[in-house]
Amino acid sequence: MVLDINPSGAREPKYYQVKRHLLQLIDTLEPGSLVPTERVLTVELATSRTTVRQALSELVGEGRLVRRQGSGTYVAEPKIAWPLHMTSFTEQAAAAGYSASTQLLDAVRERATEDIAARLAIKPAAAVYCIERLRLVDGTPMAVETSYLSAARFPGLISHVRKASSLYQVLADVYDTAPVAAEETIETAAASPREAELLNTDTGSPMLVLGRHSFDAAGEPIEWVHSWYRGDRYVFVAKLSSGQ
Ligand code: 16G
Repeated sequence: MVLDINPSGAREPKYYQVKRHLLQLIDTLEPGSLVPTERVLTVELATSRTTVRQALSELVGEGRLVRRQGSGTYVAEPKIAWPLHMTSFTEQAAAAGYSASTQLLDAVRERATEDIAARLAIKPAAAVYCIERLRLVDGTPMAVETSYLSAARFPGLISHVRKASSLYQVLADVYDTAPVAAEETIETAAASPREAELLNTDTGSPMLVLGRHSFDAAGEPIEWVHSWYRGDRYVFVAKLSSGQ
């Protein structure tokens, strides 16, 4: 039987009609349910395989469906709600009821580019530490995080970070420093092959990139950080209020 997925005759691309139809179907199914194959949908919706594929791909990118190689396409689990606070990843995880861990991917001392130097209020080409870490929540890779901090301000940081899971804990314990304010940005990007491998997703899949520029109580910059999260798995939650 052929289903009419555009009874009102709305002017929209065919793939979008297929997508809308699939979204309605997803809403009726439990996470983990198998959705009909491309071939079945092509016949059922009297459209081309390319059209069905485009609708399915968008829904995979948006985290509504997951593809399992050689098995099929399934309704995705709900996304993980991740609170945004002026705290560390470790503390944010604990506040949301998870346990955080860290894998150090790379830690080098290098010369600051003009942009990084300006962010850290140091001279261009001054020494900075670039620390790249995989952040995990309950053992599952969640984000790839690259942090820049001034080497003059935090001497020996790399050896401390090698032994600890939390950067902010090291800043507090060893350098008596705490970030108390930050500007945070969120933008989209496509996963590089390396990020995709580390985060168990496909190259080119949508990522949410958080940038944090944090400051101490005296207003001095502490760190400049970028964190790459899987865009199909996370939703960021910021609590806003009109109070002072
Ligand atoms: C968060 C911060 C990052 C900070 C880290 C410290 C964002 C985008 N990133 O991931 O700037 O370095 O927490 O966490 O908010 P840690 O103390 O657990 O290492």
